[in-house]
Amino acid sequence: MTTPHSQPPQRESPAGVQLTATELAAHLARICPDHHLDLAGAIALPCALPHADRWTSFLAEERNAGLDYLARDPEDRLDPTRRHAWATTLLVFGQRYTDGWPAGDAEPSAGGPPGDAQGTPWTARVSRYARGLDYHDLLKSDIREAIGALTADFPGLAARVAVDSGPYLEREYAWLAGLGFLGRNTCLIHEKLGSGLFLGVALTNLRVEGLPPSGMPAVEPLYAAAPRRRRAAPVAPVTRCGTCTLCLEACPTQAILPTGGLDAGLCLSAWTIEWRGQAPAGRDADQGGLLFGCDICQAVCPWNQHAASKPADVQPLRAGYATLPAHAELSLNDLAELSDEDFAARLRRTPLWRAHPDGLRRNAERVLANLARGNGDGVEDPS
Ligand code: B12
Ligand code: SF4
Ligand code: SF4
Repeated sequence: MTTPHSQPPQRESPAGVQLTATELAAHLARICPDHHLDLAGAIALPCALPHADRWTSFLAEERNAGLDYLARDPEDRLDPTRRHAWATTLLVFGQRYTDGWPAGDAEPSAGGPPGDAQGTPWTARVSRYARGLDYHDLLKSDIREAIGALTADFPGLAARVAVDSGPYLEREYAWLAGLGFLGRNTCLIHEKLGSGLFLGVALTNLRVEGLPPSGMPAVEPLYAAAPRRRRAAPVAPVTRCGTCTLCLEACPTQAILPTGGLDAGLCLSAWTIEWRGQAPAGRDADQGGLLFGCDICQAVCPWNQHAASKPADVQPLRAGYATLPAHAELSLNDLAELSDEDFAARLRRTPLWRAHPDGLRRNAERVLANLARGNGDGVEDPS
């Protein structure tokens, strides 16, 4: 067992840094907790992706919600070595932003009662991932710091870090690296920590002996803050949804396909975060009381409810993801009238920045209109 005082042997070669999976696991176990990283695994590159067809059909059926960046260089998402021929191992990391969702979560963001414009804090209408600072900044810097610590042990290490920003199918890689299974809601779910996890990757020149062969998922990650609640299986399951269809039934816009996968063009997360224009005609009411993002298909998930009722014995959530105190100064009405200047001053380093001022004002106006019509829960107004 490696301790901070006894480093495993290092072997550096011009072609990369060689080590065994056991050695890498020991280093990650020492480094990850210091950088708020709850899960870590590795995949040897190049690597076949067992669900590549889901990616190609997603694009072919134009289920990408008009997000053009997804359709750019689609082949690169199936093989990172097309762009980075030097890369031999992909490290994959998971970081908690919430410890599950309690059963019957009453927050509008989770599909609970719509509340009212005055009494319900507007942050309860914002997806949990987006109430604090921007995870792109935080997780990327945490991974970079972890890579820095690894580089101190392996001076020849080269790495390129990405969180959302690169052409990587992060959920597929996280599953292959043993971080969890793929849910019907398409989220990567860890049996103990749930799906309230951000994912990030680092392309590296590590050469790791003992990783699973191409296209085979690891049964366990190399590092996990919490062990899974099951006995080690010989093969990692693709999914552990069984016969459950709760997310499919709860989705207010039927964005989850019965055959698996998502039509992002129907997802409230895309409407309220990514889209600059209006919701599809006649569907304003579907947004109900949700202001930014949507947690409904995660809040109903039994794996998340279990994560909330029996939280794992892990370090506290990263402080930066807690709801920002300054948010309490604003109301939903304020947001509907927020000036561009105020938007920039208050929200620049938060996920809400992604919606642009127009998008956030539009979202707030739509929620206010839904509440005024009495259909903040997304139910059609019969009048
Ligand atoms: C575009 C995008 C979106 C789009 C489209 C989402 C989608 N499902 O495709 C929109 C804007 C709708 C969106 C919404 C959300 N997103 Co988003 N999104 C992305 C992004 C940038 C690309 C996703 C992508 O490539 N989609 C294309 C599809 C085909 O790929 P995929 O969903 O990854 O699915 C792959 C596998 O999971 C598998 N698969 C898919 N479905 C199924 C189903 C079954 C049964 C099986 C067996 C396999 C399988 O096949 C696919 C190919 O490998 C990623 C970051 C990244 N670079 O990966 C973040 C990411 C997926 N998003 C994330 C988050 C947090 C969210 C939201 C929860 C935010 C919110 N609260 O509003 C929602 C969740 C909505 C949902 N149910 O997916 C996290 C997910 C973390 C996790 N634990 O899974 C990511 C990884 C960002 C991050 N770095 O942490 N997102
Ligand atoms: S995030 Fe909301 S709208 Fe999107 S698939 Fe999940 S429940 Fe449906
Ligand atoms: S709600 Fe049920 S079907 Fe959906 S992801 Fe969770 S376990 Fe799977």
